Amino acid sequence: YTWRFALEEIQGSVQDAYAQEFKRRVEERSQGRVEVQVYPYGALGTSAQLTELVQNQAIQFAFASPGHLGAVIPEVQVFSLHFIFSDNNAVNKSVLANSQAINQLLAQAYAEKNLELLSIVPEGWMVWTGDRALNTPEAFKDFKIRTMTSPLLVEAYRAYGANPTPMPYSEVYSGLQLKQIDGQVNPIFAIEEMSFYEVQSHMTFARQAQFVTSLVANKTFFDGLPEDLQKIVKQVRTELVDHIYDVQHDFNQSRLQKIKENSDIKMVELTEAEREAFRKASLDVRQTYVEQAGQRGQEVLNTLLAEIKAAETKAAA
Ligand code: 6CS
Repeated sequence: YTWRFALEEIQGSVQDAYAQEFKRRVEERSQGRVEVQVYPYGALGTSAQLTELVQNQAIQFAFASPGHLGAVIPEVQVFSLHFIFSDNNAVNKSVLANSQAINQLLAQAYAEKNLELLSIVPEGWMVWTGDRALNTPEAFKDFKIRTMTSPLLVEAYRAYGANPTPMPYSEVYSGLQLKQIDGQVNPIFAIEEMSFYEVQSHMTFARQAQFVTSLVANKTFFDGLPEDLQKIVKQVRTELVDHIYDVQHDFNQSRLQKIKENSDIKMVELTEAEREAFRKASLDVRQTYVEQAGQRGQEVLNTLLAEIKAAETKAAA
């Protein structure tokens, strides 16, 4: 078998680290029956196009970030809501790996689009970059922020008074350089490897959201696999939960150092009071999410919030 696995990120990224380890383990355990070919971002198309390629079975595996996939599966936009996750990232990791909201409700929504949801993978806190500090919702007034292409993200930033502009990842650097946009939002490792920090003056840390992606396979392909190969894939994706969590943690830390060494970009850390102002301003967007994602979306949101709360209580005990 040859399995094609497409990334929404370039070589050296968190998704690349995942795919390389996936390839290594799957090839080893299948004892030569499977070869995994990894296609970094740029080789095959935008995130939206990669999802289509998986749906058509032109490729077998891809990452599909909710920030883009929400245009196809509205329920998945729950991850685009702000101030949903715990401040304790270990809590988030365990919720994402064990969640009923994800494993049942969301997996069903994926299945209806002929996608097998294999894993939800956190890649670190989303950080705002811009031509200004963004420590109050007022600072967002008329700020042209690039977002991923899920419709809810536009609403998430309109709630702060911003002027959101959805576009593919590949266009962000030139958009910033040509000042078609004033800023963007991504985890630190991405801000470094895509060189966004070179054309921005401020990074603002609000811990408003985690960057989360999903690993998907074509469902017809996956259901048709011999049982032992299916089992290998499921084993590997379970093993990689801890591995990739450590990788993203390392990448985000080490690349923050790199950004500091290579630029004089200003770092703005929000106070709890400043975060609270954003949290309040973000709450109405949950209603918009339910309008877009319907009954099942409501259920996903309620279940996920309850799961995060329960995991926080457990962690505090
Ligand atoms: O901003 C984006 O569009 C992309 N950001 C990351 C970190 N991964 C994939 C996603 O498409």
